[in-house]
Amino acid sequence: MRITVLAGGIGGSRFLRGLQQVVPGDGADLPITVIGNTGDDIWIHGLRVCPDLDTVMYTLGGGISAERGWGREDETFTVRAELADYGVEPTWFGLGDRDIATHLVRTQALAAGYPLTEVTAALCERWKPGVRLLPMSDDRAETHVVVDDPSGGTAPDGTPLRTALHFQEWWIRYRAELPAHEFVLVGIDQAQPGPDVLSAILDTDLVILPPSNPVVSIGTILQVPGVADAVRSTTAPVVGVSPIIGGAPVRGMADACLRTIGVDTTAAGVGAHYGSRHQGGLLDAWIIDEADAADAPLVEAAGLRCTVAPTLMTDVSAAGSLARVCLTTAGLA
Ligand code: FO1
Repeated sequence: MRITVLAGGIGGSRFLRGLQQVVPGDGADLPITVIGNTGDDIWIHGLRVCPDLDTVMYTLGGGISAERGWGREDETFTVRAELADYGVEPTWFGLGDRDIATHLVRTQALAAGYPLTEVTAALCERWKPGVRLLPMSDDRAETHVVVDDPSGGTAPDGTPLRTALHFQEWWIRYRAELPAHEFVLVGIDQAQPGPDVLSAILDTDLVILPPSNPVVSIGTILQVPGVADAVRSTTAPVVGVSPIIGGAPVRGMADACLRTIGVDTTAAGVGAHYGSRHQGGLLDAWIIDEADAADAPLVEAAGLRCTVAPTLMTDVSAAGSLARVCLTTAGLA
């Protein structure tokens, strides 16, 4: 059985740990392909950092910081402190000493001309995440967030000036508390899907949209030219998992992102946003939490088969149960 998962960072990685319980690879054959979000990627002190790719790689490879959900366990931030003492910006980004080794290897390989897909595969030779991890694109496409100027600048008529922040600055430095007027994926018009991305969606037994951020993680991957059309046209069933439980995101700031694009922060709202494949959308089925069971008729009215099940991934076993629900919903278990 082959399964393709479009994944962001922390939520997607937690889901994948559960899916691996249900569909274990045997080392040589990797049944799970992950299409990873690279819209969060950023140049920091001359190093190329790929947060969502690294979160999947570290989480499934056993190196993730369980406390933070990102970056390495047993991490120190000595280099970060030294850079701050030199007065070098940005100081708001948590650049870990162990994590720097990953960025150094990646940056050198990219500088030598290797595409991100090959560089990611090389990094995974160390971490052995047990999945095929494909960047959504080898081309640079970064999420920027349009906000009112944080320094309060105004135009002559008194209206606030607007500025675009890199997603990481909005997310980390400002905790997504600056109202986002718009998300702009800079460079996406010139970007191509990674070499195996479309075939991983078209030639598989199941496509899953896990409970990652539907705007800046899954939504970003779907903006890569050809990806959304591949999801609409694949012969495989497409099953999504609501990232909203009881009208709120489990973690992160998906509600701030959904507000920006005018989507209700509800299980039904996000399901309708992805849409039914019978009506030109992306999904065959939408899995929502028991806390949102009242939304089921709305989900069905949007043309989606609706499964109500526990979706809170409190541990690997809970994530495994959720993954199993995805397979049964798709008729594969
Ligand atoms: N998230 C934070 O909230 N604070 C940080 O300082 C931070 C640093 C960081 C460094 C490397 C990395 O791979 C991820 C990091 N993250 C940090 C998480 C990151 O901002 C998010 O995981 C994604 O970009 C959103 O999914």
